[in-house]
Amino acid sequence: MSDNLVTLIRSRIADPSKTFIETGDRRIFTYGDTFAMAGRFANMLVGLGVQPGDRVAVQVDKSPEALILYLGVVAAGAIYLPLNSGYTLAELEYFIGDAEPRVFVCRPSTEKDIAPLAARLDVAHCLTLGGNGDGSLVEKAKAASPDFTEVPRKADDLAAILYTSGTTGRSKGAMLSHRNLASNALTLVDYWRFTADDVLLHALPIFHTHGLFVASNVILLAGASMIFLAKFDADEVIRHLPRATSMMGVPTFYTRLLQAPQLTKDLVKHVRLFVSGSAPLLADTHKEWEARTGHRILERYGMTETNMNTSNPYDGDRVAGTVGFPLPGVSLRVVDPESGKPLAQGEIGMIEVKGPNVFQGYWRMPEKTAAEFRPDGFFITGDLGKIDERGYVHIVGRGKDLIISGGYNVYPKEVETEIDAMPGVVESAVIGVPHPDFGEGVTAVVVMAKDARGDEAAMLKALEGRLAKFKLPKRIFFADDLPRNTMGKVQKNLLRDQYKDLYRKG
Ligand code: MLC
Ligand code: AMP
Repeated sequence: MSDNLVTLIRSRIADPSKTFIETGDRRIFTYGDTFAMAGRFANMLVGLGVQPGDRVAVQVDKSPEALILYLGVVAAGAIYLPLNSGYTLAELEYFIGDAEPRVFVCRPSTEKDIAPLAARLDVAHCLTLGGNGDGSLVEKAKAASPDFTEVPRKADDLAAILYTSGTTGRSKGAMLSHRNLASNALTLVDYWRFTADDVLLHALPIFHTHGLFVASNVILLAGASMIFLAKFDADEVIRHLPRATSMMGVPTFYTRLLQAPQLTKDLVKHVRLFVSGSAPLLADTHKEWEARTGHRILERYGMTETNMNTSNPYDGDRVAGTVGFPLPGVSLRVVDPESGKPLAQGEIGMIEVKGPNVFQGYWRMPEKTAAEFRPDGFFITGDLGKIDERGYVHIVGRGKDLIISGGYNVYPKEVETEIDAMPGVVESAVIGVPHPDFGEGVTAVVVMAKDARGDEAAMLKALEGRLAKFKLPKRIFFADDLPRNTMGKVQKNLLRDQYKDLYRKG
């Protein structure tokens, strides 16, 4: 028996005429259309010489075709490697060099820059896909047959690699197997009660776990439908909410929607479920949302490496400020970060998880992989938390030096490395401080050499060519020195405190 995720998805779709995707401008893709297009993509990729286990890297705008390409790649037994559409050429160079994809799919608008880079890095084929389904990928696929039998895969074979930044500044490719993706999505279908009658309003990007695996895989395995928006835009979301039964979003979605006067109980009367994750949802947002819509947002907790770990209950009490209970099949414990010894209930420590959801390791980084697992197989998440007397998991902080801005992870080290390389810079500290829109705002404090002058605008301009926009500091400040403890370590907590009101409204 093959464990190919696409075989599983196909086995659950009874009616090919059922709508899978409807776009904001009403392009419709039934399940039949979807499997036919995925089949054409898979046949074409195999025709290009793509073998099981080869990587197919994709940096494109969100579109139904882009999501269907994911199915085509996985059906062909290859490894899908989606990349944030905001990554710069400098960032791409690292990903291509590390992952060595056989095929790279980019936007028609970036082909002139990416094709030469890909060729230089020995990528065999560079194809294009535009946001309207245009480009050479779709053109070429038209000549291919829609019929394709999924390449048999074992449960532990890889279906996808998603890059996630690391504390050392270099991104690591999290390897996810067919079992990782299938088991987690099946669990969520049951836990969140998705059925073929659901219509999910999808406004997330599809290059990360949340929009790709949580939202899209759940809908595919439930045989349900999605209203698929190219990006989050509060007005567009409000326009489509009346036809949706569910929405998944990062906290910024909810805080932005709360600013719209049109958000009322009546607007969302068909919705049965709002899910939030990827970053902490403020208890105030949870309460305000309930007051305005009558819905208690269901908050869950996950990671690229682990898919979803915990969720507030569907029927029981959804408690603001908590991420709920470990999902069925997931073991979760809170331990002393140093010794790894489990702590008593209620104590704060490192959250560790184990289960079929947990990834296969970091691509070509066996030492890093080994360092993040305990000998008994538990994965060390880097999140600090506790379990309360009712069993709800609370995330109270991060052991890892990570900023989450609008649901995107930014590792300070990566930004600091770029700033430190600039002329006249002695050192820098990048911190996250409370931000009303993004949750945390990336902020840099820079020490310049005695004879050099810091220029915030010029520095930001220079960073723009190097780092994706979401990683750029919203502000850069200059200081004579950075606060350090007796060990010489920069005291970021003092800086966070100093700048805590920076982005506060009013
Ligand atoms: C955009 N910008 C951001 C940003 N998104 N800056 C910081 N943080 C972000 N998240 C930049 C833009 O480039 C722009 O710069 C300026 O900020 C204002 O842009 P905007 O138009 O207001 O932003 P918008 O395009 O509306 O995007 C905001 C957003 C988007 C929140 C809708 O970032 C988003 O969709 N986030 C979701 C991320 C996500 O899916 N995370 C899941 C990871 S998986 P300029 O200079 O052009 O003005 C995961 C596991 C799990 O974490 O548990 O789910
Ligand atoms: P990523 O590496 O992009 O997958 O981000 C994973 C990280 O996002 C986790 O390790 C947490 O720090 C954070 N995260 C995800 N969901 C939540 C949540 N509901 N509350 C707080 N933090 C979260």
